Amino acid sequence: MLNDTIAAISTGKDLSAVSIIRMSGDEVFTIINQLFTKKLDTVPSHTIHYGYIKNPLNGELVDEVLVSVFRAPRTYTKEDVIEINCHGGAFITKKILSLVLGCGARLAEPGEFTKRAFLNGRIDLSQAEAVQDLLDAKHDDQVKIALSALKGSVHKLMEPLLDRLVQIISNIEVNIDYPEYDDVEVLTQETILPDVELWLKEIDTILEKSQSGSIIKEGLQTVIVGKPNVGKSSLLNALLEEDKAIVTNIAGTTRDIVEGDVRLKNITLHLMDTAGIRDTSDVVEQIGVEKSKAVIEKAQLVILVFDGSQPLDDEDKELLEMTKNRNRIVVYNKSDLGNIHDGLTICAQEGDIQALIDEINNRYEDAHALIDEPILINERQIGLMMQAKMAMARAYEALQFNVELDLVTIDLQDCYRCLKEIEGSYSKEGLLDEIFTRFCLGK
Ligand SMILES: Nc1nc2c(ncn2[C@@H]2O[C@H](COP(=O)(O)OP(=O)(O)OP(=O)(O)O)[C@@H](O)[C@H]2O)c(=O)[nH]1
Ligand SMILES: [Mg+2]
Repeated sequence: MLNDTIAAISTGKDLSAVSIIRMSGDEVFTIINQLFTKKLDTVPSHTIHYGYIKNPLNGELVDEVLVSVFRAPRTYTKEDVIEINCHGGAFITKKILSLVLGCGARLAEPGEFTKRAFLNGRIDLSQAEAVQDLLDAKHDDQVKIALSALKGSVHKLMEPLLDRLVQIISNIEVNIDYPEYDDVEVLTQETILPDVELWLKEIDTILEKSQSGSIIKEGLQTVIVGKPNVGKSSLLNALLEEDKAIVTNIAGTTRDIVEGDVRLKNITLHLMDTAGIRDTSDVVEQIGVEKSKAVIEKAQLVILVFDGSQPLDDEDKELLEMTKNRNRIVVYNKSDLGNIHDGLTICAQEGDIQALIDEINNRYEDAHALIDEPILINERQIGLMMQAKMAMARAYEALQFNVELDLVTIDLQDCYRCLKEIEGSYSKEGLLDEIFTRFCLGK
């Protein structure tokens, strides 16, 4: 049942001055009236009331509280919502929650308030996901992206495309089903082709921006590679400004991938320190080397470290070859021991790595500007957009081969479905409704 009344503690587990117990559903007033010293049935919406929570069984006072009243539909869930602001102690908070449950509420599942907001049509799925992103945010940029998605930027991003797509789908449907309906333009492969070509480009742009945006959000996947003992772990530690990875003068110290995030001026790096790559007979080290190679494949930025005081040997050259087509920065470490190469020099041991930091900031100078553009905010959305692109590409190809429009429309509808699923709002009936209302057919 959708409107059964749910309740949960909405504030964190840590000790705090105030806790909030939130309720949503048809029965919130029946429940609060059994527990609160004042009757709230008739009070206006969006008001706060001072009083006491009492145990309905024996009338004993439990806590001094403020109760907020929000009447449907202008609430978080679009249902009646009541929030009890009580003292923050874990014991009191849980006691009040148990009284609320005792009076007929059901304990909410994780995320259930937001789920109701979605099911009741107050927010779309992309906005519900943005709520989770806001809760998970670890820096300002993530907050900014999540907030803009919460305000509906994902919908706005796709709206123009969806609008024109549905118009063409409707038009084709009408041409097929109501050939006698001569108010409507008769479309041909030729007339649609330019639109479809344009949409493909638009989808590509959205995908590109979203992928760059996810770098801002998740951090640039950055791997530090090099042969053993060149100072990779020392560099990781210097960038993180903490002794996270073990550093020794024994070649082959690092085996597992060691990770950490660092926020630079223009971009956040998700750093991965790897096992030094070389041919080795040590089984554990071999596994580490394999892991390093796998990480290089996935990385968005490769920092290749050499010992700058030494000439490059065959192993170094092999690494240069292995990473030559990657987004790569080569650094010469151990500058305190002298440097015999041209290029970026650092001294990881002393924390002297500014040259590298400057280079990264320069490369990602524009990244920050992207943050104000609407983007898709997660893999689910990007995955669906890729499916939409494939469907659109099929339609494009079919049109070029002059395939009948009643077949092309299947791909267009598939594309439409993927775009709507990004918002979690696809239904076949929905599409039919759109078609009918647009042309006032069967009024
Ligand atoms: N002189 C000097 N020594 C350094 C510098 N950076 C690292 N070292 C030393 O080089 C040795 C290896 O450093 P690590 O950071 O463990 O090197 P690594 O590349 O992670 O080595 P593996 O994990 O074995 O692949 C240690 O003795 C460090 O103290 C530097 O800038 N100058
Ligand atoms: Mg290491």
